[in-house]
Amino acid sequence: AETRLLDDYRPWPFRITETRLEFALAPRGTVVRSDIAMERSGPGPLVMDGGAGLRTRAVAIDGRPVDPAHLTIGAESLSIAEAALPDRPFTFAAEVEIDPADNTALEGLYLSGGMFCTQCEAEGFRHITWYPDRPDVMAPFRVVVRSDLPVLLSNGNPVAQGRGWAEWHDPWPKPAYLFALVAGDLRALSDRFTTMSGREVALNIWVRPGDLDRAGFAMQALKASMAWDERAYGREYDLDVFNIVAVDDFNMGAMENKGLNIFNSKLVLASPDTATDADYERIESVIAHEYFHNWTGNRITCRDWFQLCLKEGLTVYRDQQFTSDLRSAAVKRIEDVVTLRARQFREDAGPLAHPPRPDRYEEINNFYTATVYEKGAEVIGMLRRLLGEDGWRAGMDLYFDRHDGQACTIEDWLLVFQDATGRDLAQFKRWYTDAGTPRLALAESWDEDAGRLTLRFAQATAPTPGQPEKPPRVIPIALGLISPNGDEVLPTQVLEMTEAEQEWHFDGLGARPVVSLLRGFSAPVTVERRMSAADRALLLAHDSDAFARWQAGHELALDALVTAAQGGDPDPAFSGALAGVLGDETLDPAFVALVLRLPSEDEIAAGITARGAIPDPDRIHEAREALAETIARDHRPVLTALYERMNPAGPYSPDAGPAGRRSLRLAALGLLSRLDGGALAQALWDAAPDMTQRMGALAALVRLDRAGPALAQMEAQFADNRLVMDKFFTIQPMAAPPARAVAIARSLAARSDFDWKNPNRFRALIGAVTANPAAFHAADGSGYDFVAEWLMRLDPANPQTAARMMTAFETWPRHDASRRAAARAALERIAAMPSLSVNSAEMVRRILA
Ligand code: DPP
Ligand code: ZN
Repeated sequence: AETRLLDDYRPWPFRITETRLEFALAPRGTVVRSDIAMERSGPGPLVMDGGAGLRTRAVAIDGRPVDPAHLTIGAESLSIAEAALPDRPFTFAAEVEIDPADNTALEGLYLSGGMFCTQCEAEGFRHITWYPDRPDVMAPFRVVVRSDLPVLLSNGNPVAQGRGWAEWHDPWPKPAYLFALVAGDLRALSDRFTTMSGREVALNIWVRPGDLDRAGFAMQALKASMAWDERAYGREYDLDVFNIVAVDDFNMGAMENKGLNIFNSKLVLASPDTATDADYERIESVIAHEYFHNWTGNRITCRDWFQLCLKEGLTVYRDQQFTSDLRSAAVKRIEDVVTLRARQFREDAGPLAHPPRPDRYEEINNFYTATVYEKGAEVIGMLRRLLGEDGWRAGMDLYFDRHDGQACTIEDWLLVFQDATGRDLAQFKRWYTDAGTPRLALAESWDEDAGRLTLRFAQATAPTPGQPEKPPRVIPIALGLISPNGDEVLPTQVLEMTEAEQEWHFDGLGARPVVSLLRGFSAPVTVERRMSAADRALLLAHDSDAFARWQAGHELALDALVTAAQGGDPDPAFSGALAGVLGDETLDPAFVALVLRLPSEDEIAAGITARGAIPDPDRIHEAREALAETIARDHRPVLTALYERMNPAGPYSPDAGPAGRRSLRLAALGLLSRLDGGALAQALWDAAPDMTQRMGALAALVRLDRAGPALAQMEAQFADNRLVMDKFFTIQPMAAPPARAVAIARSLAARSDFDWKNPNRFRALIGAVTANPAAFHAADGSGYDFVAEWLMRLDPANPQTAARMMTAFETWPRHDASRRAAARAALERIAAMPSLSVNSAEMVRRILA
C-alpha cells in the first residue's frame, strides 16, 4: 500500500461553501445524492475521494452531466479536469448507490440490528459518496434523510420533518469525518441544559426501546460534562440539540460527530445489576471525552491525520481532568499512569513505537493508539506544568480565540503557548516528534558535613523504528525530600532538565533525606535509581504526594516479583510495608486498593527485559500468584475485617466513595480467596446486590476453577443482555489458570452466541486470551495460534478491528527463541493471507520488522 507522508501535505484547491446531502435509505441499495457548492482556491483538477463500494449513477457540474472525456473514475478517486470546471462558484453533484447491509467493516454507512448508522472517522465518508475526505475541508451541511424508520437523525439542528423524511442543518463548518446519520426504531431519554449564556439545549440519548431504563447515568454524565467545560475552559455548547445514539456494532468506543455523538452501547447503558463501577466510570469519562471534542476536535479540528493527537491528546487530557475533579485526583492519576505504562510504554518499547505525531502511515486507523491518545495527554500535562497555571490558561484562551473554525497543526498549538508566554518551545516539541520513552537515571551523593544532597540526572532514549538518534528532551522533574523520620523537608519543586546530564544541589539539610521523585508522575519516563527497600517503605508510609507514595509500594512489589520470576529470593519488604497501609483508616479505600493491586504480568515481563534478561511467562504468573498468597497469609485478619467493613451500605451508587470501598472490598476478597478455597467468593456471588461485586466474586471463582454454577446462573439470567454476556465471554479465559485458558476460549468460540462479527463480542473473547499473558504466550504456541486464527477470520470482514488487535503480538521480540519462532510463524501465516487488508498488512509488517 501507499505510504502517506506528513511532508506531502498540500491544501485542497477548492473551498466548499455548503454540502447538501439527500439519503434514500434501503438496506441493499441506499441512494445518496450530493450537491456541493464550491469555489476554486488554487490550481488543479477537482479530485474527490471515494471507496470501491460506490455505484456511481451520475456526476454533474452546475446541473449538467460531466463530459466523459473530462471525467476519470478510479478505484479510490474521481477526477474532473480543470478545463471542465467554471472559474466562478459552481456545484458538484453526484448520485451514488451503496449497500449498507453488506458493510461488515462498520466504516461509512452500515446496519446494526436493523438500525442505520455511520462511522466516518477517519476516512469512512468516502464509502458514502464522492467527497474531499480530508479534515482540512470544512463546510456547513444540510441533510435530508428519507426512510420508513421512525427516528431520522443527522448533525446540527432539526429543520423540518414529515412522514418518512427529516431535514437537518449544521451551521458549523465541519470536515466529513464528523458527519453522522442514524435511522432506527429508537426511544429517547430526554432532558435539557441551559448554557452559561442562557441557550436552551435539548438533550436526547437514543437507545433501543428496551434499554431506556439504562440510559440515566449517561445523561447525568452529559450534563456534568457540559457544566464542567463552561467552568474549566469557558466553553459553551453551540447548537439547539445534542443527540447521543447507542449502537451495538461499533469499532471504537464512541464518536464525537457534531451534535450527534454515536456510542458503542457499552459506553452508554448501565444499571447496577448489569454494569460495574469501572463501567460507570468509563461511561462518565467517554461521554465527557466526546462532548469535549465539540471544542477540541470539532470547532478546532486537525489539518491532516498526522495531527490526530492535536485533538485526541488534548481531549484525553481534558477528560482526565474532568474525572479528577468529579472523583479523586490522586486515584485518577495513579490509574492513568497504570494504563499509560501498560499500553503506551509497552508500545514505545516495541516494534510499533511511533511519535505522538507520526510522520508516515499506510492506514491511519492503525494510529488510534495509546501513544497518540494517552502519551498525547501526558505531553499536555507536562506543558501545563512547565508554563504554570497562568501561562496554561492564557495559551488555551488564545488557542480557542485564534483557531476557532480552523483545521490546525501541532505547530499552531505550540505557537499559541509560545505567543502567550514568550517561552521558546522548540525543544519541547520533541515530545511530539520523537518516539520512545526516555530513561531517567538518578545518582545521589550526600555530603554529611555540608548537609548537601547532590542529584545527578542523566536521560537517554533507546532508538525506535526509523529514529536512531534521540536528542535530549525537556523533562519536568517534580520532586520533594522526605527526612528519615517521615517529615517533608522540601516541598514539591519542579526541576527542568534540558541536557543529557544535569546536576542539582540541595543545601542546609540536617540528615540525609529520601528523594520523592517524579511526583504526580511529572513526565512519561522510566526511572532508574538505586534505592533500599527501607527507603521505599518510608515513602510508602509518609510521602505527601499520593502518586509517589503509591509508586514506592509498587516498586517494592515489582522488585520482589521480578526477582522471584527470575528464580531469586524476593525481599519480603512489600508485604511487611502493607501493614501500615492496611491499618491506616485515614486513607482513601480506593488508594489502598491500588496499593494492593500487584504489578501486571506484562509489567513484570517488561521489568525483566529491562534487566537484560528473558522473561518466562509461566514463572511470572507463578511468582505473582505466590506473592498474592503470601500477602493473604500475612494479613488475613485485617483483610477479613476490611472485607466486612468496606461493604457499602444503602442503595447502589457509582460515586467515587462507594466505588472505592467496593474496590478495596474486592481486593481483599481476591486475596482471601487464595486461603479459603473460594468460600467467601461463592457467598458473595450468591448474595451480591450489584454487578461490581458479582464480577469480583466470579473472577475469584474462575481463578479457582470453581465457577461452574455461577457461570450457569449468569447465563440463565442474562442470555439476552449482550453487554453482560460479553463479560461472560471475557472473564473465563482472562481469569482462568493459564494452562486451561486457551481450551476454554476454544469452547466458548464454538458457541452459537459467539457472534464474532460484533466487535465487542470478538474483543471480549479473543482479547481476553491476549489479556492472560501466560496463556497467550504459552510455550507450545497454542495462544498465538488461537488468536492468529481468529484475526485471520475477522480481517476480511472487519479489517480495522483485526488490525488493532494485532498489537497483542507487539511484545514477541522479548521472549525466548521458541516462543519467538511460534509468534513469528503465526504472524507470517497472517501476512501470507491472499487478500489481507491494508490495515493488517501494515501492522504485521511493522511488528515483524
Ligand atoms: N475520535 C474518537 C474519539 O477518540 C475515536 N474515533 O473520541
Ligand atoms: Zn477522542
